[in-house]
Amino acid sequence: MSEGKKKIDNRRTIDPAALSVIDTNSANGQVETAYERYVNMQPQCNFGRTGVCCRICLQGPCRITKKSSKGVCGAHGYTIVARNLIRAIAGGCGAHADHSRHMIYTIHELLEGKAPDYSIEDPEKLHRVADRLGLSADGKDDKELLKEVLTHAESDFTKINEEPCKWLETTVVPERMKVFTDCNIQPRSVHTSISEIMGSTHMGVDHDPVNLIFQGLKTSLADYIGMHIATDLSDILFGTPKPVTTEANFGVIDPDMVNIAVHGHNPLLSEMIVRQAREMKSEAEAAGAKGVKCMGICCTGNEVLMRQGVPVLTNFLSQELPIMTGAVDLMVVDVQCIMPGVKAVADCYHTRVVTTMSHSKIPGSYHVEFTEARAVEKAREVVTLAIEAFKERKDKEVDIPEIKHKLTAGFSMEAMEEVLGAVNPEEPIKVITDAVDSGQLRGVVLFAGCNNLRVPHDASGAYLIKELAKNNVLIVATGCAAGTAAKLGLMNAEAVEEYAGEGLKAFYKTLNEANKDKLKEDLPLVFHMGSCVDNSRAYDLTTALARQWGVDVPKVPFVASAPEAMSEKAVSIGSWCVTLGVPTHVGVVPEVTGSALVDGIALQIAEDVYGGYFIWEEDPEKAAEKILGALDERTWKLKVHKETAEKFETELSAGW
Ligand code: BF8
Ligand code: SF4
Repeated sequence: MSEGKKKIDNRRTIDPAALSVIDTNSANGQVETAYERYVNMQPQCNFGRTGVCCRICLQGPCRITKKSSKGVCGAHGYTIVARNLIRAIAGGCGAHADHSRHMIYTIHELLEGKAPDYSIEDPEKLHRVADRLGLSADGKDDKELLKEVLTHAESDFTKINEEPCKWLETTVVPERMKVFTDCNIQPRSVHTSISEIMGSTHMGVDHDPVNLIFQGLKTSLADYIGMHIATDLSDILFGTPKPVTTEANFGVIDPDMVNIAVHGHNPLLSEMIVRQAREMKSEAEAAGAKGVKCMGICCTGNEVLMRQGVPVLTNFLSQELPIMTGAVDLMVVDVQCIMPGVKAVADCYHTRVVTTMSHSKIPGSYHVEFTEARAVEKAREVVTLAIEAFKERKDKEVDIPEIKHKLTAGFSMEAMEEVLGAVNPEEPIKVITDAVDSGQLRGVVLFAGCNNLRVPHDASGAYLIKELAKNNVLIVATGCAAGTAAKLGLMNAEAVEEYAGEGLKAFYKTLNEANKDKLKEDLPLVFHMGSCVDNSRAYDLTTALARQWGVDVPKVPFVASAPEAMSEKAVSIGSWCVTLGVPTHVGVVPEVTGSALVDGIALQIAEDVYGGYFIWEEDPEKAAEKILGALDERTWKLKVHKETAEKFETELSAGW
C-alpha cells in the first residue's frame, strides 16, 4: 500500500479465526483476499447499486438520471429495475436447476445401470416422496418406483402445459395454490419459467413492472420446485439427515492429516470424496499422515455435514483464508459460490485447487472431470492428489488458529418430527404450535443465505440469533447463515443455556427430557436444516405449521431472514419465501431502490396479494425489532381469528 493512501480496514468480520488469519496476513502483507479486494473496489457504482443501469441491448448502458429519465428506447426506470431484478431471479433459479438436474440425470443413469457407484440409500424416503406424489408402490420394486418419481421430476423440469407442477401442488397448503392460480403465476416448469424471463426481459418486450415482477415471482416458485426436487433426490440417494455432532471453524484442520476442503454445492461428488477419504487411510499413512480429513465450505460442506458429520471449515466469505494456514492440502470444488480468488491464494502455498465440473473451471487449476459412470475412481484421483500435496507440506510450518466449536446438525424435517414426536407421537408439530399458542415461544425464524462484504461478516447473523433466542424464538438455519452459527459456537446445547430466554429454555427442557434416551447430545440453539436447496425443508416446516393450525401460511408466525444475502440464488429464495407467504428480512438492500414503484411492490403490494413481504434492514438491532414485530402481528391475528371462529362456531377465516 502506498504512503498517503487512506488506511484500508480489511477487518470486516467478527469470526475470531478469520480475524487471526487476516491480521497475520496484514503483518506479513502478502496475500490478497476478498476482504482487501472489497476495500479496493470502493466506491462502487450507484447506478448498478440501485438497479437503474440497463445493459440489455447494445445501445446501452442506459443509466437513469435526473437529466435522462428514460433509456434510449424509452424504457422507464421501473422497467429497468424490474427487468434486472427478475433476471437475477432467473439466474438463481438456473443455478439451483443446474444442481437439481444433475441429481435427476444421475438417477437416470443409475436406473439404466450406468452409475454403478450410486444406489438407493434411503428407500423409506423414496416411498414417502412417492406417496406424497400420489404414486402407488403396490407390486413395484424400488427401482420401478424411483423411475416413476423421476418421470414426475423431469416433467416438473420441462413440461410446457399448464398442469400444476407436482412438487408445488403436493408440498404447499391448497390455499397457496389458489392464490397462484388467481394471480396467474403457476409455473409451467422450471426450465420454461427461466426461459420466459429471458424472453420477456429482452429489449422491447414487457415494460409493465407489475407484470415483470409477477413473472419473477412465478420463476421463484419454479426455483422452489427445483430446490425441493434436489433435496428429495439427494435424500433418496444419500440418506435423510439425522442429528450428528461434530466441530466447526479453522481449528478443525489437523496438521498431521491430509486435509481436504470440499467446497461448492453438489453432494454427488463430495459424498464420494468423503467416503473414499475414509477408505484411503493406509495410503495417507504410507505418506506419513495420520489419515485423510475432509472439511466443508459453503453448501457442499453443509450436505456432507448433515449426512456424514463432516466438520465445518468455514462459510462463503472466508473461503480463501483456510488455505493461508498452510495446512490445507487440497480444495476440491464443484459449482456455485466458489471465488476464483482461491486459486491465486493457493498459488502462494502448496495447496492444490481441483475443479470437477465441465462448466465450472478456474484457469490454472487441476481439473478432474467428474462422471457418474466413474465416480469412485474420480474421487480416489482427487484424494491421491491431496496425499501428494501433503508430502510436499509435511515438514513445513503451519499456522492454524486454535478456534473451533462443537455443533449438532442434521435436522431434516423427518429428524425434527422425530424429536418433536418424542413429546407428542400423534401430532409432533403440535408441540411447536402449542408452545406458540401458550406464549412459551414467540414464533419460528429461519436464518438463510450468504455472506456479503457490504456488511461485516457474521456480525448481523450472530447478533440476531442471540437476540431472537433471548426473545424465545425457535431458530432454524441453512446455508452460510447456518455456518455463522456453527463457527461461532451458537449451534450447540451450551448456547441454549447462555442465550435462550426462559420460554425457549423451558421448551428445550421438555424436548431434551423426552429425547434423553434417543439423542447423544442435548439439542442445539440453532437447528441446522441443511444447504441452501434445503430451504425446502424449512418451508416444509412452515407448511406443517400451517396445516397444524388449519390456516394459510400468511397467518403462521414464521419469518425468514437473510442477514447477509449475496447471490442471485438468495434473491430467488427470498422471492419465493414472500410468494409462499413468509415475511422475509434481507440485511443487504437489493438493487431495487432506484424505482420507488418496484420497491413498493416488494415491500407492500406483495403482502396484499401473497401475504408475505420483504423487510430491508441493514441495522441488526432494528432488524430484530422488525422480525419480532412480524411474528407478534401474526400470533396476535391468529389468536383473534381463532377466538372469533370459536365464538361464532365458524371455520377459521381464510384471509390474513
Ligand atoms: O447456496 S448461502 S454464499 S454457499 S448462495 Fe452461496 Fe449464499 Fe453460501 Fe450455498 Ni446459498
Ligand atoms: Fe437502453 Fe433500452 Fe437498450 Fe436497455 S433496452 S440498454 S434501456 S436502449
